[in-house]
Amino acid sequence: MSWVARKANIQGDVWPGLPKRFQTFLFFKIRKPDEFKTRLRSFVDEHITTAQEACDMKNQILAAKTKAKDSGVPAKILPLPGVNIAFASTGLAALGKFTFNEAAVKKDRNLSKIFKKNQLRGGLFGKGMYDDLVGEGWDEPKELRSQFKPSAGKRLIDGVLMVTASRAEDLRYKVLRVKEHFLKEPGSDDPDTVRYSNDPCLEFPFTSQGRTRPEKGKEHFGFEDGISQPLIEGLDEVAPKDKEPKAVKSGLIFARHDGDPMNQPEWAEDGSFLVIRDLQQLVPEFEKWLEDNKHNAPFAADSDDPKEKLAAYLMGRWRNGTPVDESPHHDKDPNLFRSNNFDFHPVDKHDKCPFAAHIRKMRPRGDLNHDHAVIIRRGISYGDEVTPEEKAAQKSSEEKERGLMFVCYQSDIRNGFNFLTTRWASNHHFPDRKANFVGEHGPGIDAIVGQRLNHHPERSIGLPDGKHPTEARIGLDRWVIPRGGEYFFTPSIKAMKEYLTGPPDYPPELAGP
Ligand code: N7H
Repeated sequence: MSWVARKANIQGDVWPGLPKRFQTFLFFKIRKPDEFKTRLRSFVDEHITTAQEACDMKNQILAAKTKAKDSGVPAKILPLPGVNIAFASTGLAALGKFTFNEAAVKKDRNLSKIFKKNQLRGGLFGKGMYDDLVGEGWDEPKELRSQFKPSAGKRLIDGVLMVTASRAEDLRYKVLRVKEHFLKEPGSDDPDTVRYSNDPCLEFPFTSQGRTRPEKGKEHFGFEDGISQPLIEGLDEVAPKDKEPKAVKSGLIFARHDGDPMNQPEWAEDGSFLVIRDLQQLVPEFEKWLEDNKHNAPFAADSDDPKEKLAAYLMGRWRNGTPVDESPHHDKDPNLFRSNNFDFHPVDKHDKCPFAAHIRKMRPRGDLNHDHAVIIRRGISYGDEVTPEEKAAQKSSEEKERGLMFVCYQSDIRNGFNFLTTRWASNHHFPDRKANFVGEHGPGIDAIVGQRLNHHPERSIGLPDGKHPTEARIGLDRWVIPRGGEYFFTPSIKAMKEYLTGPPDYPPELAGP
């Protein structure tokens, strides 16, 4: 398929990303599969934003910004609403397009063939996030929001509709239209007099709201986010700068593209696995820890701004985005604020950027021979700003939760999100083979994403101190609390029109868990 055709087939949040200042996540449960399919068919053409449409939106934003710069009149914010949809394994099963009963299905020759041809591969997708991460001991069930926990053994989320916009009022309008599409009574088509059905084809057990912070571009800890994304061969036309990571094969993000070893069914082509994870951030506690520890890290303590340097060490970027690898001593060069032109060389040392800094753990660049675990991130902040009372108490209030709705795409959850979280972020000894330079305890845990199993060492990170091997090490608290989430598959436009809305592959008793 040509790239032009693919852009019309791929959903726009996967690539190039939907422009979003505001986002509603409408988590849904399918009640009447046949009717849902009928409505989904028309929904795809009427509402889903493709990659091509998202590119057009981005071009409009760029044009408005250029015009504003030339004219000196501030650019108007364009509404640009967008909509994407993705399905959990339970949602595909509700449509008869996924089975949890492999053994029973395989007893029937015909169904067994269908299974081989059509079942999405990837055990973690089938399990769902709860079984994967609670089952493996990473997530603490007590900390998860009830909506993300199975109730009486049943998972509550079949899928998610993600609605985005640049202005709150446009988002509200679009969310209403999306809900109406699935909830209205048949024939009740006029938006002014629409009637909601008492027996709709789906329900929305809960919704989550994301919105960018008033300090645009910055997430709640105050770091500039959304700087580095993998460049995708065939889609991203910009050439990487000399030290920037090379473009990756599109098969790391899209099913059945070059570089995807999963051998997914034909219908999955141009789709991508989506992970949504609610990560609560304890902002006043993070600030307090930085304040309390700013003199415990040798090079930070000696710097002009110890607290900011310590924060930069944990992230691998200063709060304004400047990479520590390019500018270890200060964050004052505007040319470096959004730079991505670094590779951590020489990689046998961490004189500049700690081996275990968040961005070094999550994209090790020169520390690896090749990129093999790569994700596209599309998260958005949620929750209120820190209040003066919380600041004074240096403690988050129970009522004022805030965090990141972490969203990422990959062609294989085990090799993407799961690998990054469990094998890299949470592993004190990754990046590998650094013990000679950081001592026997290894680089340390990712201060932002690292999770600790009971038998793991206490949370700590090794830091530069000018010695060889470095000896400086600092104990870390936990400021990011995983509150749950789910694994989804974002199908292509064609898959929704031609396969998912078609007749079921399995009878309900053989599909369902
Ligand atoms: Fe991270 N943050 O805003 O503080 N992340 N992240 N992340 N993250 C990055 O380069 C953050 C999380 C990655 O290419 C930056 O765009 C926060 C998870 C990857 O150099 C900042 C949370 C996972 C990169 C943050 C969080 C990742 C990255 C630098 C949770 C994967 C790109 C800005 C609350 C499982 C690395 C930028 C590269 C960068 C923040 C979570 C992965 C500032 C607050 C769960 C791959």
